[in-house]
Amino acid sequence: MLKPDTIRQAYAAAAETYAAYGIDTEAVLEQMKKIPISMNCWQGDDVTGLEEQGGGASGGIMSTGNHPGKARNGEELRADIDQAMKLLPGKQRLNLHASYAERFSENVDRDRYETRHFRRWIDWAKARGIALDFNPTCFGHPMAADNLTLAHPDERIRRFWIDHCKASRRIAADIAGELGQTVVNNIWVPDGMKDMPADRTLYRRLLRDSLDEIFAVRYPAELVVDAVECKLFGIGLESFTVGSHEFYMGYLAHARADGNDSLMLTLDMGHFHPTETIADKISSLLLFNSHLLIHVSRAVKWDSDHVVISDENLQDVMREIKRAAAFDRVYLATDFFDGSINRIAAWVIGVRATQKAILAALLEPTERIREAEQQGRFADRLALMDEARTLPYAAVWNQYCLNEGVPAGSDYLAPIAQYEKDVLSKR
Ligand code: RNT
Ligand code: ZN
Repeated sequence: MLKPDTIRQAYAAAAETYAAYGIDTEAVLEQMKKIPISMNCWQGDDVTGLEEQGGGASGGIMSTGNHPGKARNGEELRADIDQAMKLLPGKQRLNLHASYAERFSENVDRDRYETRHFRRWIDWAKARGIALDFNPTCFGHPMAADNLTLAHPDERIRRFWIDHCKASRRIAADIAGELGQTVVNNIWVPDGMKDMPADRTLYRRLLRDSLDEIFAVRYPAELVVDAVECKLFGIGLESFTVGSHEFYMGYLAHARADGNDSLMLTLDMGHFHPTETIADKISSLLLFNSHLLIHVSRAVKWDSDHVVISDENLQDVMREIKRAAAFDRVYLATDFFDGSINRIAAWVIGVRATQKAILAALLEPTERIREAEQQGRFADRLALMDEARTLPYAAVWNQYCLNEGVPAGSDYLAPIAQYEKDVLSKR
């Protein structure tokens, strides 16, 4: 256990070091509290969902591993989320998928879901003062068996998914109204093909038309902010993804021309070529869009959705947001699912890693580095950038945890082990 006194002493020394670089650590700690992370509910049960039939991951995404104690119903999942959130500093949001509807044997399918099917989630969120985000679930369902949903040439199937996405937006608006907080509604569809299509245009036209219909109803941006998530490929969908990066960039321009100003792009960190990272894309997108959603994920050799750690990729992303002074324009949502380790630990590791990367970015002496660049002192720029990587941000992080009343360092592992013993092992 890290002793509070040790944390305070280390922080005092770190604050002095940062001050020498012109960084006010107290101001940074204040800023940290205002940057929420939308935590993905689907880490808790390997993307299974709460519908009695169907559910599960499909459409090229996959959770592997069989660690015991996975949540089997809404009550268990919410209890696990509570446990994870107790170990996180700052304020989180919860990101829900439509497949987490609780229908309780009612015979209603996704195209007719209503707000009442999420009543328990809304009440849970209200009681805790937590905001929710939402996602239509266009996978893990018999109607998605062809890996085509909004771009399906069969009008009946396409209609089902259009209606599902419309229902999701209505539900998102209701939730926002009830909780008094904007809901981000993110659409990702798996649509694509394993092998080369003969008519790419057909599917892209269908996706465009489906989206036009879905977004025809305009909700005030205080209630619903819609997002569309691009992707390169999925397992079993290697040759073609309808909703590619170019597709959605084009779609955003098209939507904008149509007066839809609040639609934003989702950049998932695992949705590009293996060596292509998203950090460089942020400044371009923010120049032409008011907002952006980032799915914080970790791809290991493919879009594997490993639990996030504060690695170089993540630090690069956060540094770019910091340098653009854009933490108020970028929504951050975790997107990982690993069933091979304690799932609560997975949440806590991933969200804390995201926050640590944000903190490190906020503590970067950006002004000094920029000054060196503007004066053409490129060696100084490089030296300062490298120095920034090893400045004592862990000491500031531990102080943040102490201030927030959550375990510092890796001290969150003990309560997780206790919960595993008391709760998870009995499932
Ligand atoms: C899939 C996308 C999508 C999903 C979640 C479950 O590749 O990243 O965001 O992971 O919606
Ligand atoms: Zn994603």
